[in-house]
Amino acid sequence: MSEISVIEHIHSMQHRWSPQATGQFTSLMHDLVLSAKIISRSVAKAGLVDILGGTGDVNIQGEAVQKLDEFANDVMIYRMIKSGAICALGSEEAEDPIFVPKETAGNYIIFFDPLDGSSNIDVNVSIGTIFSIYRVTEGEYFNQDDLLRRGSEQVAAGYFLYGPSTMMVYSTGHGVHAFTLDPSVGEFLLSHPDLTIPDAGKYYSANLGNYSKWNDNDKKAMDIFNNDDNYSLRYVGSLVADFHRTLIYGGLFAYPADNKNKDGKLRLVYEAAPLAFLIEQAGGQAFDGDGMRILDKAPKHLHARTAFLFGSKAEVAKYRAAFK
Ligand code: AHM
Ligand code: MG
Repeated sequence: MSEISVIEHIHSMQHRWSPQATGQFTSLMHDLVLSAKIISRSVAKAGLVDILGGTGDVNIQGEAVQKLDEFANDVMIYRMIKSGAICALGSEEAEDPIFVPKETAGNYIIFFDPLDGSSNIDVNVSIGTIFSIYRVTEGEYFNQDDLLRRGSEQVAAGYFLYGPSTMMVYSTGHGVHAFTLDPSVGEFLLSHPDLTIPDAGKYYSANLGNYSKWNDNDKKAMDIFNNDDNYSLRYVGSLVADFHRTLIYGGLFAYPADNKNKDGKLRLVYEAAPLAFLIEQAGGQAFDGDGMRILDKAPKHLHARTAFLFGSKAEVAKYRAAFK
């Protein structure tokens, strides 16, 4: 059996689609993969070392910072800057982006949610790291506003899922490919080439505890699934895990806006845009609460939130039909 590591895969994709590439992107991905291996190692030992629980701080999102959140954030920032491939980065855990000094800057911008699913850290439920990569031409970015790009401009996006196995799922705009970390060799090996989402699925996913706070259209849309015996409910509460199940099995995920989170809860730049990039590459769809394609949305600021609906074409259409 031929075993392909993620870095070999990235090399071969570059050779095929961007033969002029200088290697900076591969170097960025190499350090990203290394960051995830380091985070994965700590996640796996979470109960054995003093890394469970909160730090006592509250982040920019107003949420309690977990020790693992902070650790993952530090690892990502350190490794990404060290890669020499980025000119700026933004983290869901940090208020402001970091700009790399010109002398050591590369041509890429990376945004990440270092550890998504924080509420699941202490209970050994799947969590993950989400990343989103943009390219700049030299001298193109000057300040924070120049970082506010539409998701459709991403050159790559993906996530690492720290579950029963650790996986990496990524796309550079040429399909979606998934790798599983083989701990015995310490490499992510290609396990799911050219992933596509089924056109229809039997699971739907939402925090139904928010039902009373939704507007009438979202209630009506969700009732289609609540009242149809062909659908089963699944909700992990870690976006990466809910996304991964939806990608593999098909179906629907929805986190609508509600009267508490008027713009939705999930973050456009750090969560929705990269996952929308992947789901479209896999043949699915992703919209906000007004039926706007997530990838067409221009973020007003780096921590902007959005309603987020994605999944198989059939279930997304059913949900959207309730709005007509
Ligand atoms: P986080 O990035 O701080 O972990 O928050 C995002 C998480 C997502 O993983 C998940 O989809 C959502 O928040 C769950 O929200 P809720 O607990 O309101 O259902
Ligand atoms: Mg998150």
